[in-house]
Amino acid sequence: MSAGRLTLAMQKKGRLAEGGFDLLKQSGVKLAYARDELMRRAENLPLDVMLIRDDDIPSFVASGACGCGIVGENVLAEAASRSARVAGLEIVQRLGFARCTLKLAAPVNGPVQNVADLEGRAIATSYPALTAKFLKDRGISAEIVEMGGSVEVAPRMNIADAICDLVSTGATLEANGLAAFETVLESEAVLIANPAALNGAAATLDLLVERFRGVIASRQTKYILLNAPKDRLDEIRAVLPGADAPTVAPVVGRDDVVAIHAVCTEEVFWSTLEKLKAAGGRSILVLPIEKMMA
Ligand code: PRT
Ligand code: ZN
Repeated sequence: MSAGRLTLAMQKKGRLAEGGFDLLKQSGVKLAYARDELMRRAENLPLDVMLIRDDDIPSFVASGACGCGIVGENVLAEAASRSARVAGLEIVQRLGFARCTLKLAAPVNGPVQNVADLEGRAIATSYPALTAKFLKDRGISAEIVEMGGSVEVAPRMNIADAICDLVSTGATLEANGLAAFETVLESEAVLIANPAALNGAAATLDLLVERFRGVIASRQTKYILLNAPKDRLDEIRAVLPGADAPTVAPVVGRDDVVAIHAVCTEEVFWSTLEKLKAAGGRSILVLPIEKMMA
């Protein structure tokens, strides 16, 4: 990597790549076009993005080939339990996308219904180190069958009695007649960094982290506008999610009604709008916030 420029390791293609490219774009990073290139250069920041398989990201950052990287906590934790150098890496920022859960699951109505039932059984997984650690902590002795993918077919093929795999919607488990009975790890995409490998690019990393934080904050923050009866203001304020100090302004020609503007720092659901309406709120608008800086 060149001095003064930050190298960010990112997945080339897949769930993490999608969220990662979105985050960079929303953070104002313009990547020069390069088809099928390993490295993409940012046009407006001293930043290069190295596109590799997600499984290689922890070791690229730990070795210092890249100063930072975007990776799933599941991949990071599995690599950390095999390598002390990876275990020493720092999570600089949680990124809030590619959320999933590493779960133990087994055939519905089969002999394995809980963790204790795993004693003496075989478990198929792409996460052997995390699975082994979980079993050890629970004092269970079981065989681990390592698989590169399609773990969900293992019980049907009599390769294993249970699986330990990532779940997001649960559709894959259901389609394969499996039910989850225990969570091993909650995961989301994280930004990791190797402070010793920044090579004069610490300021660029700080700037990137600051922008990522702004994007994440603005994603879950909404601007709400509504009109409400003056005498039900307290009721309305109690419903507005995470709005500390709403602006209350008069409405021309209406002494009994006020206009409320509020920045909501928690998710605004349809049910929130329904509660606002039930409390007398009218003309309710929810607007996205494009950029934020505290
Ligand atoms: O080529 P490369 O090695 O880079 O890609 P990959 O195939 O390893 O990665 P990819 O893109 O599938 O996943 C990258 C990361 O996304 C994972 O390491 C997780 O951090 C995260 N992620 C989030 C997921 C899921 N959700 C997910 N649902 N990774 C995989 N799955 C799979 C899971 O293994 C199972 O097969 O999706 C299936 C379950 O999904 P549901 O929705 O049916 O429950
Ligand atoms: Zn992978």
